[in-house]
Amino acid sequence: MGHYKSNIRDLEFNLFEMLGRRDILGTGRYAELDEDIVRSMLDELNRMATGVLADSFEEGDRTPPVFDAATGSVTMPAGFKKSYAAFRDAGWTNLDLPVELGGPGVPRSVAWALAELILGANPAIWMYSSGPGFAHILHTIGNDEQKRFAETAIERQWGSTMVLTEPDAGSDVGAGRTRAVQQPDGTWHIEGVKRFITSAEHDMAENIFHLVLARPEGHGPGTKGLSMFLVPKYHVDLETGELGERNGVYVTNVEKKMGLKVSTTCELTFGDKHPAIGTLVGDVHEGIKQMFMVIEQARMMVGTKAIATLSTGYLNALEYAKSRVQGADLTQMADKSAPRVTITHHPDVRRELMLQKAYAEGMRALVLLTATYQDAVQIAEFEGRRDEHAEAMNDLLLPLVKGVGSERSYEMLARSLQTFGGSGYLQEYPIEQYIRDAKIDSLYEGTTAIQGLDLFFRKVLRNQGVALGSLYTDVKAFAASEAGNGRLKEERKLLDEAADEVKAMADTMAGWALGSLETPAEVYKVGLNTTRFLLALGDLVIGWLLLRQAEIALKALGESDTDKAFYTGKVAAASFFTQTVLPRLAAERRIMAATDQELMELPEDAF
Ligand code: ST9
Ligand code: FAD
Repeated sequence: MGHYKSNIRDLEFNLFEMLGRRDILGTGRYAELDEDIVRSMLDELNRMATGVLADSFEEGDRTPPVFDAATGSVTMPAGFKKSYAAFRDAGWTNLDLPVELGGPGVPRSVAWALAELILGANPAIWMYSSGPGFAHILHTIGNDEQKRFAETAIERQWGSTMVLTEPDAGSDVGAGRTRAVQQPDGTWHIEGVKRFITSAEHDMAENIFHLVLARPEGHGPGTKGLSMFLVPKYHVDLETGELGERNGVYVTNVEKKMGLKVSTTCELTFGDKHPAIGTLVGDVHEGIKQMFMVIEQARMMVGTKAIATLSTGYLNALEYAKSRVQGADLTQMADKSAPRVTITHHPDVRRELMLQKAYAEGMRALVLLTATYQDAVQIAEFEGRRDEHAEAMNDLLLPLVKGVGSERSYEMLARSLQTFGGSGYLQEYPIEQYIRDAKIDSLYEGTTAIQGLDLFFRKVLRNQGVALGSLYTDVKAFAASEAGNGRLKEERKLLDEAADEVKAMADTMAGWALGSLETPAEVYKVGLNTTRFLLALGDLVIGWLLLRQAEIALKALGESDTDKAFYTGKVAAASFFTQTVLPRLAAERRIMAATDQELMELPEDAF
């Protein structure tokens, strides 16, 4: 048995029993698809994920890629190459492409459900597969030549990267110093050193194209002075698709790191040996706006990766707990000869397992709910209109997927390890690797602090609370409904109270933000609480989604005995979460309300 334990039943439950995805299939943009096709895609990819994709997960950690500094090349471990080739050759790298670019044209919700399987089994495979997805974006925003380049990149399955970070420009992308110098022929020479670039070198594709942020000479400071350039590893003859000369962009180091070791993290040097030639994407200087089209995909990917890892971590812990015999039942603790029981009999283990389950399933629902708004955006585009509500809801939920998904998954994975006792600390089980591999999720694609700032200042304040208000209205309406027919009454009350706590938090922060117009230091109080607010809103949404699932489960339980254990677990997870997690939001609100300037006024040497 491989390490990866998927949860296809729950993915299908979300798509078809909760989020109504049946209704959008077989019509309009998704006319060629139906529920059976989607279910068989999930089945097929699940077989691959639990088989050949998971097979090289451990090898990638124990024998990571080898960097040759003399040639700037990387040799990937053989088993990983095999997994990657199997994935690519079965056509899955084109999973999210529209039909016109050779993809299956599935809704985003289906794409993200499928992506969970890869991200749980062997996440770096998905990262090395970013070429077609990034080419799709290039095809949308590029000029005619870049569109042709994008089509070739998909056809030839080239690799790709997103290139923002520099030694002095991490969270603060606008501090980037990499220069772009325009040439008489209209191309650009890129000069500078980028660091931490994922997948910038490997030996699994004949070419790699870099989407690079650089500052054209004379352009202003900050992110708005950056432009996006397409810089391929090898130049390309766009008539024939054949590779030309080597471009002057080289990997000059590959980092050694805590986890996710099979994913190369590279220093990328432009224009040192010979010119690194790029073209301006779309012939417009809108680099940061264009890059955020990529970042939005990558943030969704990172959150899904984290949650996928938690899900398999929990299921591994559950399996272990069901077989590990240790100690007597608590009611017989005084009887030293009482029969020994499996650890699932111990109240503390049950509590820990249920918390892991509730977060794993609640956050899976969060990912897929977010993806349904992406479906709505796609459908609107297909119909030649815009769905601004869906766009705003997607914007609001993305920092939750990324920020809450990564923080809670890491926290819960530590509990999965705890369930294993000392065995969890061993490499014999996958949890210690899961934890090391998942730590990156709260760091890259914008740290948790950045997600908190993004959520409050951009997605709440700048949006004038419209999307948050809509979410709040939905949660309150559910709480006030008859959902669960009496069975969920207490839980709905707890949800209702939690919604008011979170709203009060948002109002308090908005008040400080307004106050900062007169007294600038008031904004510190906001900054002291943005992560708190992010996590609190996350818990509220998770609680709400778990209760929506419980309502559906109760109906199913009333109708038949089919899948009784699954549905019973849904109701239990919702009850547990609302009773043991949501009441904490009242304390969070009180802590927030008491915020003062003491911490900000503390001299640095007192820390
Ligand atoms: C990284 C990569 O870490 C890690 C993994 C890579 C793996 C690659 C593989 C991925 C595979 C994905 C597959 C995809 C295929 C799909 C599959 C489907 C199944 N939203 O607030 P301002 C824009 S990469 C949208 O003033 P500052 C906007 O244009 C490194 N746009 O910011 C705005 O202008 P305006 C990641 C946004 O103070 C402009 O920026 N690094 C958003 O200048 C300026 O905004 C990071 O993520 C947004 N949320 O700069 C950096 N926010 O306001 C983190 C901003 O006029 N740091 N814009 O609209 C930040 O995000 C900073 O807050 C900052 C601040 C840089 C934005
Ligand atoms: P810093 O920005 O220095 O942050 C340090 C600490 O300060 C963090 O806790 C942060 O939250 C906090 N902080 C910083 N600014 C603020 C603020 N304004 N308010 C509150 N707190 C703040 N980049 C790419 O461009 N492409 C890639 O493919 C890529 N892949 C990566 C892969 C790996 C394995 C790693 C480790 C990084 C990768 N990155 C990539 C870079 C990654 O996106 C950055 O590391 C990340 O954005 C954080 O930047 P930093 O490391 O410079 O940390």
